[in-house]
Amino acid sequence: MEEMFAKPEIRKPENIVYKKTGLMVDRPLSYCPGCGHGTVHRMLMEVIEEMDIQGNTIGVSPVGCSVLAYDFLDIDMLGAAHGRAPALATAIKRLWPGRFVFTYQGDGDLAAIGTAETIHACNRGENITIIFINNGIYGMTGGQMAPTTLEGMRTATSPYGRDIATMGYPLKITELIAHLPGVNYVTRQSVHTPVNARRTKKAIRKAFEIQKEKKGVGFIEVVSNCNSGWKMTPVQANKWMEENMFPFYPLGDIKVDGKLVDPKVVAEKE
Ligand SMILES: Cc1ncc(C[n+]2csc(CCOP(=O)(O)OP(=O)(O)O)c2C)c(N)n1
Ligand code: SF4
Ligand SMILES: [Mg+2]
Repeated sequence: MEEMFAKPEIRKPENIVYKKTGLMVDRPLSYCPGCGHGTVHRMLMEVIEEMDIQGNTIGVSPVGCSVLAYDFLDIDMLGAAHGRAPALATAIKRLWPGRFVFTYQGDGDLAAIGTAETIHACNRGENITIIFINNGIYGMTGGQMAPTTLEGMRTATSPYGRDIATMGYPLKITELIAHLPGVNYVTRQSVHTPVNARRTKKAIRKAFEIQKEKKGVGFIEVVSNCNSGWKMTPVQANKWMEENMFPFYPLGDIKVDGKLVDPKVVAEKE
């Protein structure tokens, strides 16, 4: 196999079918092997490169494992205090309405400490894109329970599994946000297979197009893994995600062009 790739004719530029976007800084990622964060970064930067908007885009990184996103993405970035990314993005967009502005946030950041900022930015219908990485856990700080943690799921702070009676229900913040009139587009995707990664990329592109047309918030949830926090190998984590996360957080569009895809389906999902 190694010999085959070493053949000079394979390495000819005309034989290259896929290569890393130049907008990903050539630096090792800080993420655990198999983590979805790196793949989402890449899909995002491919969209920005294809739209040729790298000089006209400002990202807001969160507090969480992706706090260092500004080290990996070769565009203008600002770091927000924990959960405050949608408020900071609001300010940036209002100061520079011609720029593409996005937030990149984990579930602890967006659906716990930043719930108010998220809901109010969405309710105001800010022309921003929100990329929400839901791995059902606080990855960065050692795997504590998040609002998105599934019922029965074991975490550092729910070692016997999330108990609804004492810890409440897992929060489907994406479905909640979809009901706000300021929100134009809501979808839930994943990046654990090439086809899913491509769908996520398409969704990010759509959200940026919506922003260009000043139609309100574009919101993309990416259901992702946290193999370290879940105490699994990357392969086990992806399988566990398919079997446990996807039934509760089903993939697909939830709101398109300001309309719930099928209100009945959304209500059932909730
Ligand atoms: C005000 C404040 N509260 C709490 C923390 C600790 N903290 C840092 S990251 C984090 C959770 C991040 O989890 P999530 O947003 O789900 O991102 P992930 O690491 O899973 O991608 C917490 C609670 C902090 N840094 N600042
Ligand atoms: S702790 Fe979890 S979310 Fe953070 S980099 Fe590792 S796998 Fe990814
Ligand atoms: Mg998380």
